[in-house]
Amino acid sequence: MAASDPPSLPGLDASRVPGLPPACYYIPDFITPDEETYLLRKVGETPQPKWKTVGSGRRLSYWGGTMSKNSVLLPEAMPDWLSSFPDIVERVDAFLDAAAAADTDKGKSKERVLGINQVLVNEYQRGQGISPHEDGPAFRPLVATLSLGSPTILDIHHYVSPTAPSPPMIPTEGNEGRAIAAVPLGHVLLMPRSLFILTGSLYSSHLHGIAARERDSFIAPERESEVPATAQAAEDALPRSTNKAKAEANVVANASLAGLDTLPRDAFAYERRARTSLTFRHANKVLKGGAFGLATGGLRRT
Ligand SMILES: O=C(O)CCC(=O)C(=O)O
Repeated sequence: MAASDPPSLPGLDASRVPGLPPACYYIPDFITPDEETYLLRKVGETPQPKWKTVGSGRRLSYWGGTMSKNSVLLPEAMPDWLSSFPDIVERVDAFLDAAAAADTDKGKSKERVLGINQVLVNEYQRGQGISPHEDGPAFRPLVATLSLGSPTILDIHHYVSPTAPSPPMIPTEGNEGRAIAAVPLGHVLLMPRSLFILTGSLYSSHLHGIAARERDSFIAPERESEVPATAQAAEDALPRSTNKAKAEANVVANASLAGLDTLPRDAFAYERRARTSLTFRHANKVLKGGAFGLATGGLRRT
């Protein structure tokens, strides 16, 4: 598999989020509540200098190394709380390998599907989000994100074609000036302890973000087969109702995977709390020999 090829994950067919471009997958309860508590405690013990504050105050920290200006990973050892107990890095890698191994050709490959070499921790206080962005070509086109703490709603955005009649747009920065449609293409509910996997065209030609707000309301699609393909279709699909919550609710494409299809079709709302996410990824270029390699300029492509 070339670094730029999206992997096929036939073992995850049943976890694929319907109604969105290919492909994203939602796995509820990937870790236990005890593991969640432990990981949150370890993130909370992160030394102050390791945090970087961005945007509206969201904090992030990198484990496994940081990226140079030239998009090369300057590797560092993963801490024990990610590599030994719980062995979450290995578990995510093994889970993805098993999902790909259902495809017999890929099953013969020794190469790991993701081969995690960096973990990005994002810590959101209530009301904080992350603007729509792509993770970019420096990484293998598959990322897996573990959610801890609060539920949240991740929005999938798309670029607007320069020839399209001008819909509302989000001002862009760092996306080569390409216009982003202000109305998301879809929404995914990320519950605590879930694993969310983003790959394919959702990785390479769409954006994802989390709106900065203090509460979310959401609703399941009427039927899974009716997951709307566009945000406008999602709005049209909502029943005409005087119920304000229902009218403002985000239609979450993974409702059934999140176990919500058994609930009455009504709008749900929750107050966000602090949320931490761990994004597992693979930087394509790694500096050979760590700090020594930095001095000697060695590069390894994995
Ligand atoms: O917090 C999340 O679930 C998303 C994080 C993310 O998109 C990123 O760090 O690139």
